[in-house]
Amino acid sequence: MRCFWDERQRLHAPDKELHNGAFVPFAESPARADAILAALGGTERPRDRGEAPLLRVHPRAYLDFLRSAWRDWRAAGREGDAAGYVWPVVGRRPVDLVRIDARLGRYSYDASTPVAEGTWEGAYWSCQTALAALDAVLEGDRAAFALCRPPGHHCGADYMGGYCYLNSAAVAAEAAVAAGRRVAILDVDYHHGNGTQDIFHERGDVLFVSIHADPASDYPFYWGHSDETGSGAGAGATLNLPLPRGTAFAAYDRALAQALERVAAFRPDLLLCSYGADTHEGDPISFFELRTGDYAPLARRIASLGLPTVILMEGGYAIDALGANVAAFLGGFDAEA
Ligand code: OKP
Ligand code: ZN
Repeated sequence: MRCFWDERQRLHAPDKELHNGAFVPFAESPARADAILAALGGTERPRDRGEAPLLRVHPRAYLDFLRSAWRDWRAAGREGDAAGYVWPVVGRRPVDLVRIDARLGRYSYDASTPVAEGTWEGAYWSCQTALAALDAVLEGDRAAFALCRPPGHHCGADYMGGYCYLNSAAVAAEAAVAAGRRVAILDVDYHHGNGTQDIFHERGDVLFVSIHADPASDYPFYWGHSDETGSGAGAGATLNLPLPRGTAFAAYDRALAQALERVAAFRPDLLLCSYGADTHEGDPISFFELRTGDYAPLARRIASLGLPTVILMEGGYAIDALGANVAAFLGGFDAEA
């Protein structure tokens, strides 16, 4: 299948992240992309579709914040990458957010999402990559792969978090809806895709289904519980299937059957698959037990829906296994398609 990637995605390269109370090297590094690129036959560059597709998801104020956050941080005399330290848990009423510190808290929900010099450009091209893969599918390809890095599924309409700054899956979904498609999103990253869920929570026209680690034990904790099923017009259009730490493919596959049944019942004509390889047994920050050999059958099951499918890269931090895991998934999909 055609694979898309832009070298400017590398420009996003924060130095450190807060992990279990200490600053450690940033896990979502450009080296992840190198590992995947080495396992792919080759990639195509997206063309620039501009900011209009981003604005279908993200408010102008959020994009403006993200574009200038690092420069604002440095203009305030700071060193290193920009990071918030006060979050408005009691509400986000519109007060004047003069200081960059206030704006960083207002537009994020966690401390694992520093803004570095190239963050805007990296996240922007990650979205363009997703849009290019979508166009390949809209033009008739059975499937396409977007090497989105940084990932996107933790990012909401107006907040970053979990290594995610723009929600590329949501941007692609909205572009597909604008092109007249009925869209389902299936998120098979280890972590719940809280940003994507939030963006479509009140929407009945886009289905969101996620299989992930139980938020009772795992990040992002406050979303992804099985009683979150959508609200308003979106009531019933969200399905969360949390699984315990230690889950291996047999139990994962049973949840997948449930997920696929729901997707099929929605009768979409386009599928977006947020794929994380952090379900792998060797992942340093995740605790499922999938093996490299499980990714081909996993992808074959998804392909058996028979839907035009855009596969978007989300997480996966076992860099030594990452290329093989992605190649196995894409190869499995192609074999069934
Ligand atoms: C992004 B994706 C652990 C910090 C956790 C956030 C994890 C984000 C995962 N102490 N940092 O879903 O793979
Ligand atoms: Zn993840």
